[in-house]
Amino acid sequence: LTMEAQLRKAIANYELRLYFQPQMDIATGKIIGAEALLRWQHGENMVSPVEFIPVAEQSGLIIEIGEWIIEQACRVAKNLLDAGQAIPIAINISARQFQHPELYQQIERALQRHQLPAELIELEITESVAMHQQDEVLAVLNRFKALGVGLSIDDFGTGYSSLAYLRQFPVNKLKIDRSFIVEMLEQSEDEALVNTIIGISHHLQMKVVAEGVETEPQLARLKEMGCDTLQGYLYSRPLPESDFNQFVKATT
Ligand code: G
Ligand code: G
Ligand code: MN
Ligand code: NA
Repeated sequence: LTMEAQLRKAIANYELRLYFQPQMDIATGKIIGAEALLRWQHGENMVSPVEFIPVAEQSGLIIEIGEWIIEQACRVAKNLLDAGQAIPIAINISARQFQHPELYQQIERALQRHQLPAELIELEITESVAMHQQDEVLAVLNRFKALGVGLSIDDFGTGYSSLAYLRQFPVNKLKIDRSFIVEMLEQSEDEALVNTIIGISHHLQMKVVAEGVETEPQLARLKEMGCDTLQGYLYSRPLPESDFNQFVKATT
C-alpha cells in the first residue's frame, strides 16, 4: 500500500489521535494553553506527523483530517470550559488547509456546534505560509480575527519575515522555533536571536512563546529576557486527552 492508501485506512480505522502539549505562563508557572499535535498509532508504531502530514497535504486528505482535528480540539476545549477551565487550544494549520475556502466554515461551524467561545481556539500558521502571497494571507487572517479566534505564527525565525509586513498582521503571538532554544545557552548567536524575537513581539504588542524548552537554565534565561510563555518537555510532552485533562487539573 502507498502511504496515502494507508493513511486513508488509518482514518477509517480511527488510528489518528490528537495529543495536547501544555503551554505555561512563565511568571505564574500555570498552564495557559495547549498545542494540539496529531499522532498516528499504526499497529505497534507511532508514525510521526513529519512523515504523514506531507502525504496528507499532497493528496488533499489534510482537509478531511483537519476538520476532524478542529472538531476534537473544540470538544476538548469545551469539556475543560464546562469544568471551569478556560484553556485555549492551538491547532496547526498547514499551507493547503490555510488556502482552502472551507477552512473558515469548518471552524465557524465547530465553534457553533460546541457553543465554544472563539477565543478558546487558536490557529498556528508557519512563518513560511504567513509570508507567502501576502495580500491573500492578510485577508484570510483578518476574517479569522473578526471571528475572534487567536492567531499565532509558528516556527518564527526560520523564514524570512518582512517586518513591515509583520506589523500589519492581526496576530496575537509569535512562537520562537525550537532550533533557536536548543543551544541558546551555548551559542550566543542563538541567544541574541531569541532576545531579538522577544523584543519584536513586544514592540508589536504580541505575546511570545518559546518552543522546545527542556531545562531549568533555559527557563531561567528566558524569564530574564521577558519571554511570556513556555512550551517543552521541561513541563510536559504532548499528552493524550485523559492525561492532558489530569495535567490541567493538577496545575491550576
Ligand atoms: O508533533 P511533533 O510532535 O512531532 O510534530 C512534528 C511536526 O508535525 C510539526 O512541524 C508540527 O507542526 C506538525 N504537526 C503536528 N500535528 C499537526 C497537525 O495537527 N496539523 C498539521 N498541519 N501539522 C501538524
Ligand atoms: O513545528 P511545530 O512547532 O508545530 O511542532 C512542535 C514540535 O516540537 C512537535 O514535534 C513537538 O512534539 C516537538 N516538541 C515540543 N516540545 C519539545 C521539546 O521540549 N523537545 C523536543 N525535542 N521536541 C519538542
Ligand atoms: Mn505548532
Ligand atoms: Na511550533
